[in-house]
Amino acid sequence: MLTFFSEDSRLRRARTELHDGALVSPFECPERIDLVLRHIRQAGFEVRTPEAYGLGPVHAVHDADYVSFLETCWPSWQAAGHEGEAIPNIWPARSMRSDHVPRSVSGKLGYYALGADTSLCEGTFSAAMGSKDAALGAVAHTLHTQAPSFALCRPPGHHAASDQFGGYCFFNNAAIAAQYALDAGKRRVAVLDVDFHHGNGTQEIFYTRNDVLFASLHGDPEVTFPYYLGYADETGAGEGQGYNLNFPLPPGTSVAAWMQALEQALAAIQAQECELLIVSLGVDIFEDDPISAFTFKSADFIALGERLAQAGLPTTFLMEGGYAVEEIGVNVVNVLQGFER
Ligand code: SP5
Ligand code: ZN
Repeated sequence: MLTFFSEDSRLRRARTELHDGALVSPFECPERIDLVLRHIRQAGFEVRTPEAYGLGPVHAVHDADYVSFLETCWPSWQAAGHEGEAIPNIWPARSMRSDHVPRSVSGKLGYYALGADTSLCEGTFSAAMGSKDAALGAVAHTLHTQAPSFALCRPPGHHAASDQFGGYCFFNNAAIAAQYALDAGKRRVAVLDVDFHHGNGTQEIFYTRNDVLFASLHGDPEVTFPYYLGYADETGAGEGQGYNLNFPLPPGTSVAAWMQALEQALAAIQAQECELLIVSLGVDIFEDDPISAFTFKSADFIALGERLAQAGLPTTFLMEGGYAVEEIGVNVVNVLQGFER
């Protein structure tokens, strides 16, 4: 399967992640790229560098002030003389004002962050630009040829909301690609999110719209990041009512039960006459993923790819999560090869 990847994705190399109360080396590290690329090349897939699409497609789904913040945060943080990476330590929590963006970079950080798991550092903005370019290159290819494509996006995107970053995500690559497809003439696009974590950002961006159907299978937010979104009763609002589908599943969910939820998601995608399928492909549903709790074995990813192909839609796969386990490359390629069988 034709793969899109930007070398700029390597430019983010954060040193710190606040995890379980300690600053650790981030799970979402640039080494993930080579773990996947090695298996992509072994499978004989062509790897293409995407063109630079600029900020136009980013502004189509993200707030302009948020985008400027991402671009200027690191220089401002450094100019303020801080030692560590940019991590928020205060938010516009319920008891305070949420309608004001403070002048200080520390205040802006809390305003534009949804968590403290994701440090901002040198190269983050450039890597996010490369990541969304890969997504756009892949979806443009699928739109032109009807052929499936894969974007090795890094950093991932599905936690990024219209004006918030977090969960290792800055630009919402799936939302950017879906909007690009709509702007190119598609009437309705499905985003199917199979990452272990709920795609809160994609949900937020399209929640009141019916031109994007968002369906997500994920760890139950009662006990799993991102905790504050991803429940089954979130079904869309206004014109978007019925176009948001969440399948929260308990930790340890069997592959069979997971595949049953997938059947329901795919049935909705068929019923709503979607013209393109974008798959937010997180392989952190793997049994040995270090921060997740589903039970996929490597062979199960082949069956996932086969089932997705049966939907019969032009399809673009975008890399989301999957962490530092030797198997993320095999697992990604298994989905893509299962799809092409
Ligand atoms: C794209 C993506 O997969 N982002 C995930 C971000 C999750 N960040 C917070 C991780 C918290 C994990 N806590 C589980 C501890 C297991 N010991
Ligand atoms: Zn994830």
